[in-house]
Amino acid sequence: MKRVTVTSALPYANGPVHIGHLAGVYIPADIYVRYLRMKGVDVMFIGGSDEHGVPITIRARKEGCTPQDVVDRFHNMIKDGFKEFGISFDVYGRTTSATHHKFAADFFRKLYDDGKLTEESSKQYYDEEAKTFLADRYIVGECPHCHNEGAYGDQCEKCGTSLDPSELINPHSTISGSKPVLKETKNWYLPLGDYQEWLRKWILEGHKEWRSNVYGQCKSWLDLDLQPRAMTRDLDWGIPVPVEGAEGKVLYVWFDAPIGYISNTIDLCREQHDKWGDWETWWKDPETRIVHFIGKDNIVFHCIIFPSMLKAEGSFVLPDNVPANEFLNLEGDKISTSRDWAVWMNDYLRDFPGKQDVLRYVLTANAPETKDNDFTWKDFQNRNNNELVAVYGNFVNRALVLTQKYYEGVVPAAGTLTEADKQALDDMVAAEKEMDRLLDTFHFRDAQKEAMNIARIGNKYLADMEPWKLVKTDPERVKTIMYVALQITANLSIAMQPFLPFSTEHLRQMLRVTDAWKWADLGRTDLVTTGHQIGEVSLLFSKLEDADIQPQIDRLENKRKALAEAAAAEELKNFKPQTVKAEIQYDAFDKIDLRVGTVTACVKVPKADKLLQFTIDDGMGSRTIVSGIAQWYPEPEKLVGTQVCFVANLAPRKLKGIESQGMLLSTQDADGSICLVRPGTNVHNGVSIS
Ligand code: B3M
Ligand code: ZN
Repeated sequence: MKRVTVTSALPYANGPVHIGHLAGVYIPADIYVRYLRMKGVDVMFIGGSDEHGVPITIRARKEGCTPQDVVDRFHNMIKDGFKEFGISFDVYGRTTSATHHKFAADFFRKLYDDGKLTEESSKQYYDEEAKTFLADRYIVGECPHCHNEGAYGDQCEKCGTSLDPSELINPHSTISGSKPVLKETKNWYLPLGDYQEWLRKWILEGHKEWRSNVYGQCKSWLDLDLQPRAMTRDLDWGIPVPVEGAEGKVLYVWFDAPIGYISNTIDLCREQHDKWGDWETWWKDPETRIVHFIGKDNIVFHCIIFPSMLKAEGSFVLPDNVPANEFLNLEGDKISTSRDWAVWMNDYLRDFPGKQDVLRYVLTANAPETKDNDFTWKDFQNRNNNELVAVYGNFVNRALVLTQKYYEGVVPAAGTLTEADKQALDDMVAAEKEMDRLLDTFHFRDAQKEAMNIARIGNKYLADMEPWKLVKTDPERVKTIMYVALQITANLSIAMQPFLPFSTEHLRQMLRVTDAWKWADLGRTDLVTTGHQIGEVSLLFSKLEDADIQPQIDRLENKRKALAEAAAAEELKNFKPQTVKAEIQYDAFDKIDLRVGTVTACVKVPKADKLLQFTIDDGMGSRTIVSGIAQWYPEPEKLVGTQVCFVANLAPRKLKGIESQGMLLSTQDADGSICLVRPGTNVHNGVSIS
């Protein structure tokens, strides 16, 4: 392989980037690219904005601006944020660029001219008032499964079911509110079935090394018959379809977006031709390896559809690997842009200035490589304090501070290495070898763990050698110890670089080394040589106090409450009575003995959050009833003296060791809230209800 083309999914420029994007795509891609660069591999790292697609037009309509305004705003915000966060793209383009419009249109035209596309008519929803076809997201109606009235044409966000717009009950257009009609329209399709056999061979037989989540998703697609997929849409935002008779149609966003990787390469090669050469070498030379970093929701597009497009075109190299990640959750809940349940990159940069590496570290340590994972602020704080500060930072600081103290910052000469010295250095080299293997196979989480292990090895070495004690009795030996510790420190500045570029830079400044060490220098025990003067020492990382993260936790707690209240209000608004149960005869009802009684005592059941224990005067004596309504009566003593209704002849049963002699009658509203049923006026204890 002569070179590697690395792409990272082009985020939609209709909202900011959050930690899920960073952990899933951009940080792993950046680690990989930095690693390859340090190895001296020719690599191009491509990013950019995906500026077409319906979510952008919806946002523009909501905000009363043009789609171009929306993408201009978010493109720049995301681009600047990535830069500040240290995502080291070689190019960050946009799919509204002239280069891209032309290149994507030409690509489509070639497929069209070569007869690779089929023309098909279908019936699509049309808004007669707004005079426009409606993309799925512009149609809202009642979900046929859960009866949520706000379901979209492609998905009900309440029950999660994928829908076809034709399944919605009472569909209406979100543009005009009118009822859409089905209207015949013509579009161009890529017959994916034509590529099925080839895809099976290429992926299922040829790429068994792909991550199991990626391979598995491809297999489940390829086990079914692939259907033709429309490559054009009836929309006005996008790249016009370059074919006669296609007025009012644009290229499907998933047709043009991945081509954006290539267009961005074209722009970069044009601007810096001396450095990058011809764009074709990055996409067409069989000696080029292409790697796509994406999230799991993009797998089908990068593994099935885009490769089929490239195959149809005929002159491109296919991706060699598609390391897709699973999802990251936030404090136990799914990250959601529309619900604002996220930690946004730009907010983080504002709230934690200079702490890019901390988030990079935590997101990699927790990377959702094989399964969904959870981000919590507590874990963020703990990993910073217990790993970055206490292990890596502590070791480096000890090594450098002692060098300053004992030798005024001049690297001492080593004597003969002892077994312990050699062991520490051997352990370090073993960790580094393991890192190579892990990085080459996209196991970034474990690779970072190995880098951290080097710091642990160093920490243990200094703790075992105790140079601070030995310095009084055997200063010659201490010189060797410090020499070894400094070599481990210098190795760390190489091993950590792909993961933590900012603190590595800081460490290099403290070591006062300017020459760029390469990955191949790892394992060297003469990185800083005897007599070399190191620079001023300051802490690599600083402790995060509870107060530093509390505002973040508070914000999310408030958000969680607001979301729960909004959801409850929505439930109440949409309340529909349950269907009435099957008919019964009077004697069935008559068997149930319902009575009124007065609460004489009411307490929480210990070790059972939900349960209240009622003592009730039922006119005949006293009975105990246990009821699971504690959440709704936080001050149970206030119930004493009030009357309640209960089933008096229900067979008793034990709850948490207490015998419950009956059941209280209550209502449960659409939001889940429970309320005891009471007689409208005070009556004698023990009267029957009928
Ligand atoms: N914009 C979807 C996404 O952000 C899409 C990726 C395009 S990659 C060519 O999930
Ligand atoms: Zn539903």
